[in-house]
Amino acid sequence: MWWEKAVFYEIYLPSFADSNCDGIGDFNGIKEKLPYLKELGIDALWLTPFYPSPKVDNGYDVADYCDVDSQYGSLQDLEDLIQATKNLGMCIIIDVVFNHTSIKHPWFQAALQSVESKKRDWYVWRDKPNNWESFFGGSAWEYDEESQQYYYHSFAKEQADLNWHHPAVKQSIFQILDFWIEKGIDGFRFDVINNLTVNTNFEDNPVDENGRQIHQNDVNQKGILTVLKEINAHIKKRNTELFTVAEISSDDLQVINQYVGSDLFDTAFNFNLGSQEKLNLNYFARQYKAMNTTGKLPTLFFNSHDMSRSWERLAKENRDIYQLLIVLLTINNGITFLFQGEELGLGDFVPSNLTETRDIQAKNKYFELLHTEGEVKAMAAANLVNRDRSRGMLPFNMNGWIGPSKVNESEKIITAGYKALIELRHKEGPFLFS
Ligand SMILES: [Ca+2]
Ligand SMILES: [Ca+2]
Repeated sequence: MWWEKAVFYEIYLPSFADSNCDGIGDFNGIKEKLPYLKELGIDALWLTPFYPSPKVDNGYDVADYCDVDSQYGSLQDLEDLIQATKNLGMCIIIDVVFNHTSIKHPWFQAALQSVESKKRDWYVWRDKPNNWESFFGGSAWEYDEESQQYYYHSFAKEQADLNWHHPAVKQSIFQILDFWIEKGIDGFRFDVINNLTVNTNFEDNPVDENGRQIHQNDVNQKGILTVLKEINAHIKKRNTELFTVAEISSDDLQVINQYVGSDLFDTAFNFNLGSQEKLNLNYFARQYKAMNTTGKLPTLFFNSHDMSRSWERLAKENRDIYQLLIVLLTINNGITFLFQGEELGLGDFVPSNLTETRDIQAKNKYFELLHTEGEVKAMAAANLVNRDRSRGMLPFNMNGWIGPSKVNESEKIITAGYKALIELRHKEGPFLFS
C-alpha cells in the first residue's frame, strides 16, 4: 500500500501558512507551500480539523461535518488544494471527530428541543449523573434545565458525546465519510476513537489509591471493536487504498495495538514512543523492539499539536541529539509523521502572559493557581501544560492569531538533514531491526 513507507506531514491549519495576511493560516496558504513540501520529500498531508466550529477546543468541536470554516477559505478552496496536492503526486488525509459534536451542531440543537425529539437518543442522556469525570477535568455530565436531564461529555461540556449504540448515528457518519471520499481525500485520522462507546450499565468508575479516577467504563469498552470494524469495512469497501489511522488515548503499546489489524485501522499513533517527556535510549530501544515484533505497522513521531516540540522536550536544544531523532524517525520500520516546522528545528512558543494564551487547558491551570501562587508562578505552571507550545505561527507568516514559534539558527542544516534522510528512506528503507 502507498502509505506503508510514507512520510506524513501534519498541518495545524491556523498556524501554518496565511495567504491573505489576516493572521490565520488557510487552504490557499497550504497550496502555496506544496512545492516546498514536495521538495522536502513529503508523501502525504494530514490536515487538522477545518470544519465550522465555535472553537472551544480549537476546532475539535465540530458544528458541521460537511463544510469548512470560512476563516480557512471556501469548500472550493479545499477542493482546489486536494487537486493541487494530487497533481504533485502527494496524498491528503483529514481529521474526523466522531466521538462528540459541538453543542452548536444541529443534531444536538434538535436533541435539546425535547425528550421526544428524534435526535434525542443520538446523544447520551441520564436523569442522574454518575461519577464519571471528563478528560478535561470535572464531571462528565452537564445539566439541561429544560428537560431536567444530564447529557454526557467526555471532554468539554461544549462537546456532547454521540450515542454510538444508536444505529442512525452510524448511518449518518457513514454518509459523512462518503462525502469526503467523494471529494477525493486519501484517508482519515480518527480522533480519540477508543472513547466512542461507553458501558451502558453506567456503573461508577473506580478510584485508585491516590484518588484518581480509573476510566474503566468510558473508554476501551467491550464491543467497541465491532463498530470500528464496521467503520473500516465501510471505508475499504469504497476503496481499499484509503488509509485509516487511529488516535487511541493511551501510551500502552498493547492497548494501542488492539485497534490495528487487517479489518481494523491500518495503524494507530504510538504514544508509547511519540509523547515521551525524556530521551531515554534504553526505553526507546525497548519500544522499537516491541513495535517490531508485534506484526503491526507502527507510527513514528516525536511531535504533534498537543505537546512541547522535540527540539526543546527531547533534544534540549542540542543539534546533534535533534539529528539523532531525525534518524530514529525516518530510517526505522513504521509510518513517519512529521509535525509542521520540525524540519526547521522550531522551538516552542511560550506566552509571557495570559492574554497571549489560547489553550483552555493552560488557562484553567493559570486560574487554579493564581490566588495561592501569584501571577508569575501561575503563568510558569500554565506554560508547562500549554498545548499552544507547538502551535506557534510558522516563520512563513508576518503576523498571527498566536505568537511565533522560536526560530532555530541551524535551520538550514536541520532541513538538509531531514531531506537527505527522507530520500534515503525512500530509496532503501525503512529498515526492520529485529
Ligand atoms: Ca488567512
Ligand atoms: Ca464517547
